[in-house]
Amino acid sequence: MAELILHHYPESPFSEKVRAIFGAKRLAWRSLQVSMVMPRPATIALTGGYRRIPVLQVGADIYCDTALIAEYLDDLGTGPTLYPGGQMLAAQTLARWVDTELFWAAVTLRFLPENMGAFFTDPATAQAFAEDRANFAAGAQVRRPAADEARARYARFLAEMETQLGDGRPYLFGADWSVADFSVYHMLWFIHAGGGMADQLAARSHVSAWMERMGAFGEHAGEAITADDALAIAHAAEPLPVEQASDLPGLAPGTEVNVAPVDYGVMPSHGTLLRCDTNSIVIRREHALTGAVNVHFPRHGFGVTRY
Ligand SMILES: N[C@@H](CCC(=O)N[C@@H](CS)C(=O)NCC(=O)O)C(=O)O
Repeated sequence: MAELILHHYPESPFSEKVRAIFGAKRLAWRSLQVSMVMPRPATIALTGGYRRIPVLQVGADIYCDTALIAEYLDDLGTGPTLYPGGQMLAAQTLARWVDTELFWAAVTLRFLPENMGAFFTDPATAQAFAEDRANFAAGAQVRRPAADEARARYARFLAEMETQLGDGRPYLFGADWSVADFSVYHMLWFIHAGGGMADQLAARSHVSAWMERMGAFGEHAGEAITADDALAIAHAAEPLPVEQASDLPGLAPGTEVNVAPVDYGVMPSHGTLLRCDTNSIVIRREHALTGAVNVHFPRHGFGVTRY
């Protein structure tokens, strides 16, 4: 198998989710550090437009969105599955809620002046970030809660989590981790990275111990790789074969399509539809910098339209 190359940046919470899965599953990975703001020419050449971070590159196959990346990684490495049979529905549903509803509360909380810590090194970086994220937000269909609502949502969640872990279980649903542990972990990691809300964790011993256990997974570093080397790897590789099929009325395999998130960061990727089923969407792209690549998206949370 080709190397696992994560396109990410240190401050990105969704990237921390994948970094922690690498650690938990003891997977060696290559770290392609991208800028916190656009442009990201190599990553965009590979995805064809999708700009959310992180993105996982494996040879000439590109996996977008951590929900799909987690599924891809689950079959690799060591340790229990992220999708334990008896808890599949609960784990996936909690992960999706955390990655959307709790995420927007987390964004509000992380950028409260008293919780920002050293997120921005200087005013120019802060200004560039604000301008970039205003572009990113164009066309978004999400609601970011105000501070009081975000605080209450988070406090209630932490209280429920403390109760759930109160019987001494090491992970949210019992003896083994699930994908929900990694979603909750990266969200708490993000909220608490600034240090201004440390008392909320300190007051909850079970959550704190769990957080320490999960945080250890995130310390499994990847070996740095340059953007040029990642592009050369894509160029030299062939995308994995895909059985062509589509469940989209009027959009057969071979149709030129746009694929985009339905909620935010809605910049589409353009390519030729190879497959669309209830699990994922795959398009084929060609680019001078990358050669032929297949770009994979989860079906949940993404839309396909004729180009
Ligand atoms: N549902 C996506 C969410 C990804 C996401 O929102 N990523 C943030 C960074 S953590 C992002 O792309 N922000 C804008 C940017 O970095 O350009 C996933 O699971 O990958």
